[in-house]
Amino acid sequence: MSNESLANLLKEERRFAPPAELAASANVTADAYAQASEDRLAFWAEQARRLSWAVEPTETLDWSNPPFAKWFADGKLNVAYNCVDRHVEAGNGDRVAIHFEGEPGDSRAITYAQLKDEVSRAANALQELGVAKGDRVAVYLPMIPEAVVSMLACARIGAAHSVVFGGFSADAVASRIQDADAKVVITADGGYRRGKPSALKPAIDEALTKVDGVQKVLVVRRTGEEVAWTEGRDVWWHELVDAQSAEHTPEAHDAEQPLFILYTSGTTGKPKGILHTSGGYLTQASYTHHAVFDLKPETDVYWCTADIGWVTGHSYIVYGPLANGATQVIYEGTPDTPHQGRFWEIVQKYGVTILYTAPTAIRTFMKWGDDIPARYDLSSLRVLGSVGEPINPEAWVWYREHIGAGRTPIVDTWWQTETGAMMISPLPGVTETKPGSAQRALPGIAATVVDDEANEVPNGSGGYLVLTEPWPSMLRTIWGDDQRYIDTYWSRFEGRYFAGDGAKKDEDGDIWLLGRVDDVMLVSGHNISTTEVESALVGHPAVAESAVVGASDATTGQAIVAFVILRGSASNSEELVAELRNHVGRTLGPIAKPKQIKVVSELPKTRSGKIMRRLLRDIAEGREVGDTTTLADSTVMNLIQSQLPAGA
Ligand code: 6R9
Repeated sequence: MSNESLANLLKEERRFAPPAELAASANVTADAYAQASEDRLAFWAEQARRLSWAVEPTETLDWSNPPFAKWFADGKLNVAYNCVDRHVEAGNGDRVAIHFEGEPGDSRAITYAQLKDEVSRAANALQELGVAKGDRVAVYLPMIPEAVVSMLACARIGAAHSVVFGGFSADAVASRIQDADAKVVITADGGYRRGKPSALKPAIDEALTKVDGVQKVLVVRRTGEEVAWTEGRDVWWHELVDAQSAEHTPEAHDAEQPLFILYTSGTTGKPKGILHTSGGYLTQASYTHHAVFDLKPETDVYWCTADIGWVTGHSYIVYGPLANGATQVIYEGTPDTPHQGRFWEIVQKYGVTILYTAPTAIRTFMKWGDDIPARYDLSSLRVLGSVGEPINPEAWVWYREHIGAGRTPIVDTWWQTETGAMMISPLPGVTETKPGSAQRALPGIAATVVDDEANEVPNGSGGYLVLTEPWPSMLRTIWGDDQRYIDTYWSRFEGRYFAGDGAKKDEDGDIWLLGRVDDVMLVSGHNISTTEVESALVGHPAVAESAVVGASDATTGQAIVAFVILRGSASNSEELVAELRNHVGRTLGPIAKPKQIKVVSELPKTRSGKIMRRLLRDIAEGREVGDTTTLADSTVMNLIQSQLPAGA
């Protein structure tokens, strides 16, 4: 990546010190970095003691067969016991674990004692259905408490869950069920989305005509809509689970017992089943949730807006927060149902103190207007988190000003399905934050930026993000394909984990993420990151969101094509488009001026909010649009095409 393309984000000079009050009582202070760098393994061994082990581990890391790691291998624990029972045993059974808010406005508070009973019943039910330790269970549910209960019930009996996004098509579900060889599927009649019931079970019924091996389908009744029923295979949750005993003895499993498989949305090729195991995963999910959000379980109300089908839902709705005894909000629906203030209404209703969401959501809120959050009391908020994509400085600053009242620290957390837990992030009581930068590897984590030849780049330069030491919550392999695990992550740079992201280091050595390396454009021999052009566009007051792609071009190799969504107040005109091109030219340099700017009303995104640039590239290059099965809303591509002049 050439340095001229890096200049722009480096110009971001705003700095925000941690609030004094938070710093004074922060869970983690600056010493953690020193302690971890002195003895990384001792540091993680200490963090593992956050958990209750049936057999304490004596060995921290076994790296004798890289890149296949074993963490805490001679220890034994039960993950569900750690997330539920031990809080009840410690006298916190009456603490609310989950404030559930359904999209239609129904709500339910579930205490840790109730969660323990429900997880125990579900574990008994799964065993009655024939699920045993080592089996796989597919979970295809809306954002309802039963999703959390199902995952913990699997963990309790030592079966690995494979959660599939409720938005995925029957084919996508079928291939994932097949690859994981799941024995049981847990689903629901449907869930609520955008103000109406949205069916789920038909996709399972269709998927199961294509794959064998699934013996039972456990069905939660959520919407009450009619469903097709296969006698002998389908079982109602409320009939089977509710009839079970609330007693279930949690067996101690090996630290390396598989906990879950989660398929990454991968833009090409067969989806990769990322395998996570128990002890190391839970250690890092719990530690990072404690350190990065400064969670105080007695007083905080935490809310992560992710879907359970995304890794963020696994680590920061289920495992991290529950291992830490948090009280959290789980919301079923979309942010604009029934109105665009829904999120802020929820923050106000529950007194949310820690909010974790994605840049795509933040940019959407910016587009809807400052006046909407201003109508609600958001004064309970004290830490704000971001995850999923690079956050543009403008969105970061808007988040801090309009949601955090200019007071709350923002933690921009970089990590991946593969890393299992956060890796690079500010610490809210320690770090002087910089809008747009994830900044520094967390204590115990080793990350750097290298060039094509694997040399570490100096401060002020860019290249590829790599992780240089194994970490507790790292993926253990790609399910059923060790060779692909080696090839994908450990072959590009010898002995280092290649994350697939471009990044740069600033003069202080802080890390700025630049997006997936596949999304870097090559224009007349210059490397230009899509993230930087997008950031420049969003920096213009008329632009709410943008997605930039490199389209092949006979003269320049690739040409920059930008798709933009305008803010409510702006209207599309030739003058505006010219003005936006000049704005990018002024901010980044003439080489980065988009050749074309297309004004649209939506962008194609996955359910986790990532822009699918591959589909926009298809449009920009005049091809038929490729596979759209992982889009959150499959109608978006038709909408976009209808908004562009023919042949554009
Ligand atoms: C947790 C999650 C992983 C990819 C990752 C990167 C992007 C995530 C980011 C970020 C910049 C951040 N990403 N967090 N980029 N800053 N704070 O999103 O997992 O769905 O596997 O995606 O997301 O490109 O490589 P996953």
